[in-house]
Amino acid sequence: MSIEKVRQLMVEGEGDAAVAEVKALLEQGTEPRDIMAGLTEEMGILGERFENFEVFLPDLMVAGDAFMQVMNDVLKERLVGSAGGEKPKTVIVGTVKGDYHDIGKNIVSIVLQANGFHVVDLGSDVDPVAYMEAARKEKASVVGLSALMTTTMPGQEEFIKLVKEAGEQGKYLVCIGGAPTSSEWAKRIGADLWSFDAFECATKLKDLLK
Ligand code: B12
Repeated sequence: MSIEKVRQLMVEGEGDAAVAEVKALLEQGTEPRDIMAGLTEEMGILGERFENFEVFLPDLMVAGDAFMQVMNDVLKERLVGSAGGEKPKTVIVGTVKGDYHDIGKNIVSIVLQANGFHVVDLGSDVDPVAYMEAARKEKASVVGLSALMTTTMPGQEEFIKLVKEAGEQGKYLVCIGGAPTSSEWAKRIGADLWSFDAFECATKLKDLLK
């Protein structure tokens, strides 16, 4: 029984077996966060193997499905925290236009909910205008934009430009993330916050919105 074994089962797309393994690990006292970090790292390795033509799109898909099964079936309910406050603050999340990667964004959504935020998930391939309309409608405190490809990262910048043009800067925090993004990129495009992962994002948001 090990995180290594869960990683292997995820890569093989063995969702049921991975769930059973994770349950056993949790009973032993393994932290959900460590399991998620292991699976995220394994997905990165799979991405490199994909780039080197060692694995192909269907391999990424089955592993992604197994990852989400582990998240939804076992880890989600273990991640309960608290925003430490009165009325829950609303966070809009979505993956930017042209980008269908949604596993990281789903994790951000789950972890933020587990931390007491009200999350409105717009899904993937989200137009910049749709984020803005949702933020207005929901009176959001935060808009979180995920981008997983260098080719779609400009969608985050496009949204921030749109917010400025509409004179809505400062009405809500703009938070960005996704594997190819960085704090430098966030600074360059004028985002309020960048986070390495969902947990860091929840901690920083709780701090900023105190
Ligand atoms: C799984 C996967 C897929 C799956 C996606 C399934 C799904 N439902 O999401 C499928 C098979 C569909 C897929 C398709 C494609 N993919 Co793909 N994919 C991946 C892979 C291997 C893993 C991504 C993942 O889920 N990681 C696990 C999650 C948990 O990590 P994460 O997303 O990074 O999220 C964490 C943090 O980044 C952060 N975070 C994420 N979002 C946000 C948002 C906010 C607000 C915050 C604060 C934090 C945050 O928190 C999360 C963890 O806590 C990556 C490799 C990689 N290194 O990322 C390639 C990768 C992203 N894909 C790539 C490519 C090229 C493609 C395709 C174009 C392939 C093709 N020829 O069709 C298509 C694109 C389709 C499209 N238009 O979107 C390239 C992108 C290269 C580039 N240009 O930058 C990568 C990097 C692989 C590679 N090395 O070549 N892919």
